[in-house]
Amino acid sequence: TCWDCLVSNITVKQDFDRMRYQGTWYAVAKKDPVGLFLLDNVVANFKVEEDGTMTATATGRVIILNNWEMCANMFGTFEDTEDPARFKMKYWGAAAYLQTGYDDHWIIDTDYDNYAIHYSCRELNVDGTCLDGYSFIFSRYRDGLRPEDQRIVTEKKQEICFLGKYRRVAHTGFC
Ligand code: ODT
Repeated sequence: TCWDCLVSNITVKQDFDRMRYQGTWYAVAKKDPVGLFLLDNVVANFKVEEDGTMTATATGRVIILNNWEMCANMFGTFEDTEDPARFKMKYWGAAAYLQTGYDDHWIIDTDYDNYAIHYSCRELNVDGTCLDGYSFIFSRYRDGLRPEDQRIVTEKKQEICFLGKYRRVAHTGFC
């Protein structure tokens, strides 16, 4: 493996199976982008529509207008690319004052049943490394990752050059 932090060298899940990825994922850790949005209590739910398109909903605690705390209900549709694990995610909120956007959405690794590592770089440096990106570590279980998945996740965090940049995502029941 080449760990030079070039976004173009980051490897993703081989033969990603969107059918097996469906269902609920609890965010257990997050590396924030500039101007972070989802704070904690982040739960995503993926679905494959009848036409094969992957879609998702997500909820999470956000603070908007500086001090208004609420649960954001978000929606996303995923555009396919030539790589089955690399998508473009178009997203929007249930309310107009929530964030909208169009981000890369890569599944770095997953075993479908326990853990998933998501990655998105929004802006590149001139040298091809990531200037502004974010990443979620997901678990099928609200209480976190199994010890045996931790090792894999740590290695992948290093590979995407975000090791040490994550914070824990709490699930307090707010959303
Ligand atoms: O929280 C941030 O700072 C940036 C992330 C904003 C994107 C939230 C949009 C979610 C749309 C519904 C899709 C759910 C899929 C979630 C999987 C990974 C995180 C985007």
